[in-house]
Amino acid sequence: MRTNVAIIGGGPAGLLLSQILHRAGIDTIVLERHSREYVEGRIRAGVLEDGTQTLLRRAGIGERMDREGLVHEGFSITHREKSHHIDLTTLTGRKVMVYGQTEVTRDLYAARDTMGGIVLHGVEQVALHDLQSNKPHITFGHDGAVHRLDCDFIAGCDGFHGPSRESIPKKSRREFERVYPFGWLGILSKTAPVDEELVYAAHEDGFALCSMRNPRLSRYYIQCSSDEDIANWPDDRFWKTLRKRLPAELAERLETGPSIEKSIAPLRSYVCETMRYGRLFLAGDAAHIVPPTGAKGLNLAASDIHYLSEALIQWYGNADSSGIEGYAERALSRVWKTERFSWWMTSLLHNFPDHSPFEQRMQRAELDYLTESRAAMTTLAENYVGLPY
Ligand code: FAS
Ligand code: PHB
Repeated sequence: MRTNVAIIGGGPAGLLLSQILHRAGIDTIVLERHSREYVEGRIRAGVLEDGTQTLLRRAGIGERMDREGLVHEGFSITHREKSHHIDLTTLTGRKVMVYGQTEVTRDLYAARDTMGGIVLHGVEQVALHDLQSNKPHITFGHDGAVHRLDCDFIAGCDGFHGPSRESIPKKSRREFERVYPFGWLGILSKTAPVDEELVYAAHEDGFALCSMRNPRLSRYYIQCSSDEDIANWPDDRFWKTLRKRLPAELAERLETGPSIEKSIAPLRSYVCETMRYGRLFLAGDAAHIVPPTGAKGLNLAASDIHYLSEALIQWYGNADSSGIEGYAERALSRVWKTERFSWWMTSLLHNFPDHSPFEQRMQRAELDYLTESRAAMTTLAENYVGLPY
């Protein structure tokens, strides 16, 4: 088999790259470990920056997002029984879109179908070869046979646990990590959202987040210990814990109901420097992880794909290698600033078991300052709507 760009991973990063390159006349083949049903069924991110929305529209996959997505102009932060509105649009002139990653992935697959894009599901033993040559290739198992895929470039869009990053020799990469002493227990329920906008709740018992997918589908998260066993969390315990972390006015109107999905996600900040090794480029979770507090995971994958697709189109269109030579530096610049924001928002809103009394007062003072200062709210807002590409 042969293609221009071999893409490992059929999540949002891999599918979006495949779609953009195909529309530019560049051939790709996507290799995905799981079935399409499994990938389309994953419940993950919920908030799209305007940069991500623009990228999706330009790739021809914005129609259902613009029809069904919820445009949001702000969100609330609650703490010590008070609620503070962060008016994103007044502060930045911009908005965000609440449209689940599940839907984005479904739209991407539908677009790949329409264009006849090649996505192989159920691939195994993916291995990357000759990355430092100008003829890299991949070997993999599929339908009981071993295959070889020759290509010009490999895009490692295989998430945090994929083989791409590990194919870069340890001496050629630097890794930075912060693992948080807690996780998020999230549920999906066919109930009306507790508020029209998102609510980020800081509470002495722990953080909680009230989000949604549509007027009859709510997404809630509560901070939990990182070694929590989900079997210890029947729905009524979840609802009771969530209620306690919300101000009384919201707690009273919280509509509860059976969870249709329940999962625990660990929280970490992680960056792999470099995002390029020879003819291999890393994008999305394969290169970096952010705690979901700032709603940046999916959006960072999108900006990586913006830079990488632009670089590859320059290479194939004008034999201009400046984009691919500068990809890692350009992508990492935005990655680190977004890592900082996600770490800052996580540090601000969560309860850290090992915090000293002084650190607890610093956290409280930062929250008070944030909600009293237009300058502080503007800083939060311009990061939340998305830093420029
Ligand atoms: P993905 O992990 O989505 O996709 C990688 C793909 O590569 C997967 O389909 C995988 O099956 C495939 N793959 C892996 N190894 C392979 C192999 N060996 N061969 C072939 N294919 C292979 N972000 C937010 O903004 N908000 C959230 O609330 C949020 N919640 C999350 C909850 C969880 C449990 C997780 C894991 C992530 C969450 N994220 C959230 C972050 C998430 O949205 C990611 O940022 C986003 O999926 C990144 O997309 P990709 O880089 O495409 O990686
Ligand atoms: C979600 O709706 O899943 C969501 C929203 C905002 C976040 C994280 C997750 O910060």
